[in-house]
Amino acid sequence: MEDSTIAAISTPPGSGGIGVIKISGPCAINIARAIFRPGPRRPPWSGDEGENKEGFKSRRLYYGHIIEPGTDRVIDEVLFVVMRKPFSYTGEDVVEIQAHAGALVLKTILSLLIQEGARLAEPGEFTRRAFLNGRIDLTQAEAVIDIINARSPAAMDMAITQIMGGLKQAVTSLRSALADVLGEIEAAIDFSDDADIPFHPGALADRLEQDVVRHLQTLIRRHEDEDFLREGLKVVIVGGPNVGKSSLMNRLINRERAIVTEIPGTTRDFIEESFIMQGIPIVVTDTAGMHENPDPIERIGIEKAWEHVVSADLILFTMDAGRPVTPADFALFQRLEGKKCILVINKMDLPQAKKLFRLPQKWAAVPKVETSALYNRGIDALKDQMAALAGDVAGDTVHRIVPNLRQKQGLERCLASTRKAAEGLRQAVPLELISIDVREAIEALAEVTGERAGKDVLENIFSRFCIGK
Ligand SMILES: Nc1nc2c(ncn2[C@@H]2O[C@H](COP(=O)(O)OP(=O)(O)OP(=O)(O)O)[C@@H](O)[C@H]2O)c(=O)[nH]1
Ligand SMILES: [Mg+2]
Repeated sequence: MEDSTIAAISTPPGSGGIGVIKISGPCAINIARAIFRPGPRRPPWSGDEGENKEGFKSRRLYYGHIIEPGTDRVIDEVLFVVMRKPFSYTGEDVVEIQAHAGALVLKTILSLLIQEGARLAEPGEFTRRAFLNGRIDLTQAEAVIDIINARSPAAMDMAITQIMGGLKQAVTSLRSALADVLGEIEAAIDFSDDADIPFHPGALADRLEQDVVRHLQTLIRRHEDEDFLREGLKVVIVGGPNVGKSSLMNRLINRERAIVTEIPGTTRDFIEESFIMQGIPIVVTDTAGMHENPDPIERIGIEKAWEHVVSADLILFTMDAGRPVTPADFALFQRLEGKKCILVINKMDLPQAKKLFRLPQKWAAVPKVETSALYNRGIDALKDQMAALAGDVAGDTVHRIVPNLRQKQGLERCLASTRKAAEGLRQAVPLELISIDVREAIEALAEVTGERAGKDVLENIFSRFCIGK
């Protein structure tokens, strides 16, 4: 347990209905009580309504005023709630003050609390304490960020499943399966001379594969298929100059965001926008047209476009149906290998559409959509195709466990060690060595839940929180 008491404004800056100040730590109740005057009824510590002599009843809302100790100046009219340990977010004594949401009012209350002995909370410190006090594991702490950042119902479902311990439970049961196997291996090592104790390495290897490897693979695949729901599917529009990339971007986000002109080379820098499409959060990027003789500014734009392509989940490779495929298009297509891609054949409204345009035979396997960004045609078909390629999210995403990148990497380490152990069992590797692999597999899981996560890992996670969470 921490011995300091921390305080922060937990609601976002700006004016609103109410603003919440949160205090957590061993002196939370005393510090908050020093600036709170309940009323107009008798104070809670007077023994009213069955409260104990020590003061506030846990999780009951009290009405009253914040006053400046010493001067008795009334700062605000508030609601006040105490959550005694361990039944609070942090697992410590917590007080929440619901005040009016003016910036000055909240800051004044906060500074009174600091005067009384609290210190300002660091970003994520409440959640960090919840983690350190064993209220939640690391996967649940990470899910707190996910739920705050969730931009689609699917992302929200995913986050709440994880906050409620979905991944934690999955990892715990994998761990106990591994621990069982380790127990048997250790027993076999200890009693290796005892012929009466049967030991079947093949059966144990089967069990590792059945109970551990299979589940790990499913979880890892979930990350690959659905992690984009967290940050949004990264869609990048690329193609030659003037093919209608910016027009397409504007159609997708349904507003005239990017500049469109008939002059090739209009877009020089990239333009990024977010929107929700069929429940999927999308981050779409429009880029500079790629061609072979760019001027110095275009060249920088094209380099930036490539950076986006590298990290993209999906490419919309846009072409002009009114003219033949160019050598630059061929070069571009080649560099897109291994990327999920949709060929967008735009300007289908032109009278010369598809007269000279021929799609190379080799590209036939890539999904294609014909559009007219100018007349807003084919855009719905394009969105359907994008959704289809986004992954298996159209289905039931409720209660779905989707590990994030850090968690997936831990699961992969666990998978590698488990596989090594299973192989070792089949190939009669000395049991002492196999037990090391199984232990490593267990440790990898302990990193996922945070029991063994390094300081830098924790630092990295909690620094992504806002102050007051
Ligand atoms: N006929 C027709 N014209 C289009 C279509 N889409 C875009 N255009 C026109 O093509 C020209 C270029 O459009 P942009 O959207 O700026 O093309 P871009 O690919 O972003 O061009 P750069 O940024 O210069 O690489 C503009 O005059 C558009 O109005 C279409 O579907 N049909
Ligand atoms: Mg453009």
